[in-house]
Amino acid sequence: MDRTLVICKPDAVERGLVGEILARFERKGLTLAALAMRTLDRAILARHYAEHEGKPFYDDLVAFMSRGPVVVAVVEGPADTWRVVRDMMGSTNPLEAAPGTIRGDLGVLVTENLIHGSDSAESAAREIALFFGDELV
Ligand code: D4T
Repeated sequence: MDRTLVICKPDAVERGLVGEILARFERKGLTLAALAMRTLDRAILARHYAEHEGKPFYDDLVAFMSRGPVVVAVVEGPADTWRVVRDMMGSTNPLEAAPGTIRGDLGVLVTENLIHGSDSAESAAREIALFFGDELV
């Protein structure tokens, strides 16, 4: 069993696409181990996006991610589930994301790209602990 963190970003909540996104993971055969709706403040976003601090898009990213509620989920499946989720999300820029992926099918903007998924097993453990606590890792 392997777990990864998914965030349905504020645009996904605003556009009513949370069910569509989570349903794709469920149809794939993955399961939801935890689910919560939260509004993220600058402090948790600074920790979550520490690798991007100082980059030109950082302020817009934090403003976007904190403008309304998100749905945070722990998704569970076989080994390397983080990679399965990333493949289903598609490229960071929805204009470059392949049809059939979440971003390729549902998005057009790079900042408002609907979903976050952990990009490694190490990121998954760190991010699950950040949003849900150590016991869910
Ligand atoms: P996240 O982290 O949200 O799952 O996205 P990715 O893993 O696919 O992409 P990322 O970490 O490189 O970027 C994080 C976040 O910043 C936005 N972004 C990114 C942006 O607005 N402009 C940019 O040029 C880049 C590279 C989109 C996702």
